[in-house]
Formats: sequence, structure tokens, C-alpha cells
Amino acid sequence: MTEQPGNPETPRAADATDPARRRFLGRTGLTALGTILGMAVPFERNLPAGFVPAALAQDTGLDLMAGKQGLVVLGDRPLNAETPAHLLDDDVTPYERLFIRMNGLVPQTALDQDAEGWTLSVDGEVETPLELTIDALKARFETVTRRLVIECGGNGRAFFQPGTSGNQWTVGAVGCPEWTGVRLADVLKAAGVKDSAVYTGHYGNDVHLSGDEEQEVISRGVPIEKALEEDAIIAWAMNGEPLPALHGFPLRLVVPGYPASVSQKYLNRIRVRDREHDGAKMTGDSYRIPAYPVVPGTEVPEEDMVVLTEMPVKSIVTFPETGTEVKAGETVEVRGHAWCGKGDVASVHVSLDFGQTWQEAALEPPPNRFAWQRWRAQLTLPQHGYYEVWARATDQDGIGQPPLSPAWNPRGYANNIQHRIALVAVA
Ligand SMILES: Nc1nc2c(c(=O)[nH]1)N[C@H]1C(S)=C(S)[C@@H](COP(=O)(O)O)O[C@H]1N2
Ligand SMILES: [Mo]
Repeated sequence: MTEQPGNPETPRAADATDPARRRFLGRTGLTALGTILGMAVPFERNLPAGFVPAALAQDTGLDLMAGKQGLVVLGDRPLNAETPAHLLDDDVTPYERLFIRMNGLVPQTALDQDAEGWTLSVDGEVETPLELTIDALKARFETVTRRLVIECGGNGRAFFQPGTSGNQWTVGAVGCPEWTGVRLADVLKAAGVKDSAVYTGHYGNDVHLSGDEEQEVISRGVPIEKALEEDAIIAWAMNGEPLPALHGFPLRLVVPGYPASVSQKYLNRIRVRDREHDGAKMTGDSYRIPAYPVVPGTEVPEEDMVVLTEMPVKSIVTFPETGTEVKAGETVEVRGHAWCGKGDVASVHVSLDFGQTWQEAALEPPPNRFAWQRWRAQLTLPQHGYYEVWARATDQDGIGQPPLSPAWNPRGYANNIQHRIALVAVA
């Protein structure tokens, strides 16, 4: 199972399992409620045991959304929210507009911004296992700052026919913040990767929705060759600030080009494996696609599913907002971003006539590999009426985005269907 909102059996069960609530219950007890709220609780004696007052009930995560602007919440336990395309216009995605994908609960250490004693272990198929504090990471390895796209493997799932289960992401489970940290490759090299190394396995300290602290929330990995490329970083900062609670404080991996599920938040361990990693959400049909094209809607035997690796070429239109009115006969700038799991995007084209003709957009080179690339096109809507702008990016191998959903797969991954917006021209 993957990408599916958790479903605690009853709200009460959820109350009892939320770590913040358990802390409240464990540390303070209900008698302290009046003190915490700063007011009398006349019927306090009636509160049933194990009950958490609504004023302190933060397990939905929605309170964590306070600093976000304009995101669409798809689920609150776990918290999942995407960004409308027109709010993704920035070259560097600010905190306020970065999508959120939680498979479990935000760990208390992140909520408290408490990195005291945090270490990153590197073990498994390495010559010298490492246990690095954040200070040691900063001291031992070169610090790099990179703009890197993270895109959920399920972005675009909503467009598959027939539908597939999981969060119904449309176009906004993607962003391109600026990350600061050290190269994953440098850390792995310091540990000395053995010849037997095949894959990485990533671990974090977020809490499973069941509340069971032994249960892994998500633990994915990448082929060792990918991990040893210089692009992936172990980050402690996003856009010049310590990582926010929602995005992995105090450390996260950012492995660009692959589904963002490999970019482990709350990172505390990297285990080098001698086989394909088999952590939570690596097996079954999680982040896996059929090894061959299948008829939409068919069941695919588990042994025929392979791990989703490189994300396909994609683009979005971020300006103007869909539905905008423009003047007929006047030139309007249409713009957006394009990115690709293979590296640089080769070209972006736009169509104003439902795909009959295409005009090449101006495409900027990325500031660094795996950053998204700005594209712009000047369009003139000839007369009043309804128009659509379709955008199509093409990768270095000449493979472009399809006008309809690409290869259907049981869990709805890697949908790079062309993005389109509506424009209305007025006389
Ligand atoms: N520890 C941890 N890391 C995680 C996840 C998670 O649930 N827990 N979700 C993954 C998935 S599926 C995605 S798409 C990205 C989302 O990153 P963001 O929430 O910072 O946008 O984080 C990845 N890393
Ligand atoms: Mo994801």
C-alpha cells in the first residue's frame, strides 16, 4: 500500500496514538489543562480518561499549514497538500508554496526544531561505518547549495483513466527550492562503498500513523550508481533557512530526478545494501510500475512490477492563471517551468489551437543540473473567445509529453500529461 491516507479505526484511537498527544497526556496529565489553557475548566472532572481536549488536538496536521499559502489539502492524516500551478511561478519555490507529502506523522523533534544529539549513521556495505553529527557533516564535507526539483511520483495521478488509488494529485506536487547541504556521494565515499554495494536504504524518525514507533513509515533507496552521482545532497537548509518541520528538519536527502519519495525527510540513517532495498514502500506496487505496457485497469502480477526510477520530462504553465481574461490581438506572455529526470530539458513548445500547431518557447538553461528551467512564449490570441494553452516539454532523446495520460499503471505514477490552461480573449 502506498500514497494512501491512513485510516485509524476510530477518532479516539487516533487521539491515543498521536505522539504530541501522548506527550501531553504523559507529561502533564489532564489536571494541568486549566494551566495550559490559562482559564478555568468548570467541567474538567467530567473529562473521560485518555481524552485529549480539542484545543490541543493537533494530530490533523492542519495547524502545521499556518505558514502555507493557497495550497489545496488532499488529506490531513497524513497531511498532504498540493500547490495550484499559478502559485508555482517563482524560480525558487518558497516555503509558503511547497507541496507537502507526509506518509506518517511529523516527528516531535521536527515540531520542536530540536536537533540536539542528532546523528546520521552510514552503515551496511561500507568499509568504515560513520556516525556523523550535523556539525561533523558541516565540518568534514564541502557545503553546496543547489536548486533541485522534488516531484512526488504520484503527481498527475488524478488524470489517469481508470482512476488509481492514492492522493489525487493534479499538477502541484512539485517544487524547486534551493537546498544547502553536502553531497551524498562525498559522504558515501568517506565511508568507503564496498564492491558488494547495490542500493541505498534511507531512514527517518517520523512516526507511523498507527502510532507504533517500531513500524517504518517509509524507507526507500536508490541504485548505488545514482547515489554516487554528484547531484544528490544531504540538506540541512531550504532557501537559506533550517529545514522546516514539514520538510524534514533537521536533515533530509534530496535526490533529484527520481520520485521524491526517495528524498527521505528526518534523515538519520543511510544503509548501503547488497541488493535492491526492501524497506517500507519499496516493495509490492509501491512506487513500482509494470515492466511492460498493460491494458489500463488490469491487475499486474507483483513479480512483473519494477521500481520507478527516472521521472519523465514535464512542464507546467505558471502564468497566467487558468481562466485569465486577456485582450484579443494583444501579445501576452505565457510562462512556466520544465524539468526532467534525465537532466536538462531540450525544448518546450506551446499550442494555442488544441495541438494543431506548436510554437517553440524560449527555454533558459538551468542554474544547475536538475533545477527546473524557465520557459516563456509570447502569444497573440487572434480574436475574442475561448482558448487553451497547451505546453509540451521534450527531453534530450526527443521524447515529449503526451496530450493524454501516458502508460497506465496500477498506482498511478509518473503521469506527465501535457498541462493546459484556459485563456479568454475579450474584444
Ligand atoms: N521521512 C519521510 N520522508 C519522506 C516522506 C515521508 O513521509 N517521510 N515522504 C516522501 C514523499 S512520498 C515525497 S513526495 C516527499 C515530499 O517532500 P515534501 O513534503 O518536503 O514536499 O518526501 C518524501 N520523503
Ligand atoms: Mo511522493
